[in-house]
Amino acid sequence: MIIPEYGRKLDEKEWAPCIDMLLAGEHIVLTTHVNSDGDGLGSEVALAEVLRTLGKKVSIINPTEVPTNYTFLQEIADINVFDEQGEELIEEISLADMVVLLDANLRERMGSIWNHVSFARELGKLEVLCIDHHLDPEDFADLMVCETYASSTGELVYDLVTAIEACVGKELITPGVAKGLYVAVMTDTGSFRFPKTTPYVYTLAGDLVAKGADPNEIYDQVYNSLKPQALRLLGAALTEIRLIDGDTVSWLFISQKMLSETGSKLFDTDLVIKYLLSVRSVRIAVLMVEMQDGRTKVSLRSRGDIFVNRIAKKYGGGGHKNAAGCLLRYAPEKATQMILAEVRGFLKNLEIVNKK
Ligand SMILES: [Mn+2]
Repeated sequence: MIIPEYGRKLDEKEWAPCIDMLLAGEHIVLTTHVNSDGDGLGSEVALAEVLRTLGKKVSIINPTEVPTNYTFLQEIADINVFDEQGEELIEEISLADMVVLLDANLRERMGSIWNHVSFARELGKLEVLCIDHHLDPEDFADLMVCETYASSTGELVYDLVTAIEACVGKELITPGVAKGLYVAVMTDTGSFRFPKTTPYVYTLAGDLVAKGADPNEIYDQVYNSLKPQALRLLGAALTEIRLIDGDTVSWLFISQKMLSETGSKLFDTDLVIKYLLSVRSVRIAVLMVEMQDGRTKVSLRSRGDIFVNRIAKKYGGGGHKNAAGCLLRYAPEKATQMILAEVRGFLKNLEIVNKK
């Protein structure tokens, strides 16, 4: 098994510019990508609690709502959802002196929040810090810590927080911080089994458990909080999964009709994707979901050295080697045809390259 940059870790010196920036900030807004996940949300609440301990005024403002299985994180810090009509949060952004984007490295991943951040920035005093672990970062922040060796943004935030602890001489990992970071690392490593689950990840997870994260309780909160409608969606979706090309490609299309008939929401579709890779011969899995505005959300998963982020990038998206996505402005039928042709072509090319 080859793990890229296996065992790498930023040291205190490398974290210094980031720490200086955070310590200088007084009013800090934290945010994450649209359709937030455990990594973004867990990292946010953990960093919020750390910054509050350091005497900062902190608010979390996200572009989209918190999935129900993560609402328990609100016990650690309030998570606000941005609404273009809500004066309060717009004002909050304009008054901040720093915005920290977690778990994303593209401006557009902030949704409409970016417009307001960009406006406040032009007025002069707002700085943007980005902490992330995805491939292909866009150069837009004042400081960008984008390290793809990391299993999760939570791993980076853990390292950042321990570096701040060393810097200020104060323990900062409270049970709330430990819980948030454990959620982040657990979810982004697929419960400690994805390729970037290095020995170090287990070490830091152990430290978080020692400092108050309860693995049993957290797993139960995150993975056993399904609404009945999500289970209905799973049932309907499983019967629609198709396997093609000698069972090397699996794909599924979820329509708005399927969502409304089962009463489920967009984020419930996350549940389905692992089944697309559950057949061992599958090399690339494609999940397409029809959005309310008629566009098609494409999620790609792969096994081994198949860089599906390259496919996603071609259509304006991005992500990781084995998990990536993009949004197509085409209606389902055309989107399905296009992506499946792309995926088949991609695999065929790989075979040709491997044979050479
Ligand atoms: Mn992540």
